Amino acid sequence: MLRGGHLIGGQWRSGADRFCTRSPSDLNEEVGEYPAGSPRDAEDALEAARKALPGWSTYNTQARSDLLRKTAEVITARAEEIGTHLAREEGKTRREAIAETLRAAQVFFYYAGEVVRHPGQFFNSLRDGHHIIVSYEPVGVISLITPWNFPIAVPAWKVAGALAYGNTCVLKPSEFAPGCAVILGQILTEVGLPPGVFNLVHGQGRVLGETLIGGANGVSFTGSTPTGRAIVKQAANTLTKVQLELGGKNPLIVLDDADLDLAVDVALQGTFGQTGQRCTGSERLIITRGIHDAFVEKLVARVASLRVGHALHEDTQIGPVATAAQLEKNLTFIQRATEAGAELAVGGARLEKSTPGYYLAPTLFLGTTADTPLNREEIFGPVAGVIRVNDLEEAITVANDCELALSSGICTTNIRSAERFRRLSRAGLVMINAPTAGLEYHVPFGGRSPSGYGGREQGPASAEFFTEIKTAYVNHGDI
Ligand code: UN1
Repeated sequence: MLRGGHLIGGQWRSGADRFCTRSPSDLNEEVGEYPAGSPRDAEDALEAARKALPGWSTYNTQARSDLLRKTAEVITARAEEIGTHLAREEGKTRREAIAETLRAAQVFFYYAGEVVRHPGQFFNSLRDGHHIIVSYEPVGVISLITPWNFPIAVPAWKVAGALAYGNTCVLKPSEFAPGCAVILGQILTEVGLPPGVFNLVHGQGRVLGETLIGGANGVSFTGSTPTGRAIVKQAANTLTKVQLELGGKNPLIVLDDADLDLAVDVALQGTFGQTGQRCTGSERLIITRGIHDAFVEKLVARVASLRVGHALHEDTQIGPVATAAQLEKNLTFIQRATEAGAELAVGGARLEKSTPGYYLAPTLFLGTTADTPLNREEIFGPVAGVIRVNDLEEAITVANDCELALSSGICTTNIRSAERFRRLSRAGLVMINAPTAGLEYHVPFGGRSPSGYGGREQGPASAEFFTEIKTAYVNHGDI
């Protein structure tokens, strides 16, 4: 079992009030034990980050890059061990968890390069004897609040981004899967990151959130849209810079001319990969009339054959749902869809396995409409509805008929249809003949409000949030 602490100013700190995580694959198994932080712990962590800021923001550029690269190397070397912990604590399959860990390592490699590439701008002034330098300065102390569904990748892209541009940070990982953040803290310490540059506090958002938002110069949060709204309200008091990655209700359109097998693969991967617990997952499958029956027949057969099981078993394809509350939510959506007259094609119930866990059969409803409750709100589970439409135009209307606008996808062999959808989709991400989930680390990631707020993460976009622009006039006189 992992015994984790807070990491504050380079010191590991415990606490009398502790909580345990249990494996969603086997509720008898305790995976980790962590201190439940108080606002005092959060304030101490912020204070440590403030103290470390002057040193880190002026730290030698090569040395800063080296620290991020070394972190990437250690994560890569320990990927199996970290991935195994992640799978035990969060419940995604070991294969998925190791892939996520390697993705986290790649993020650190990427930002090691970004440290060096970090640009400024030079302008000639309109005034004689002057020029102008535009530099990108660190924002300061950043609070990073991360979800349980990507316990190593999301902390990695927030922490690496914050540190690359000279900020110091306090990470508060989800209390449902904090172990990877502890391991990340151990690695950052081991490679020689100066004390206080990275700090870690555990506990519940409702206990720590106010302090973390009020006492930082910036907040980057990934989680639900309602929590995001609460963060913006509080950040308004201090005008703290905020970046939010929130919910999705992502549509996948399949047109009559699609490559059927590819479309089924894309839907299967996007909807049920990682037990559907991705903000980028496909939860609305919008299928045109001509291909509907053939698509549904193949997809239902594939879904029915998915092996749901313990996250650590080699032949498991779909791990359990991560938490009791999420399982409950999934079952409520299933019940409401059934009551609304949707046709249950496959799944729909909890599964018994040899160990007690939150196992849910991947679930697909047919005959749903844009108004079925199932298709209005984010579920965040292995549950989706199929909506039959007449043509591309109706498909686009249905796809955009939802407040959330994170990811979207279309399967078609017609380049004009693909391009029309790329232009008209409201979502921040458009995937053509590819799953709505699974973005790479070097490109901007995020959605339009209310799926995202305050700028995109990752790739070149992350510098926009993690830096402040400084415009400096230099009056050097006549030359
Ligand atoms: C992906 O689909 O590539 O919480 C990652 C989430 C997102 C990450 C999605 N922030 O699901």
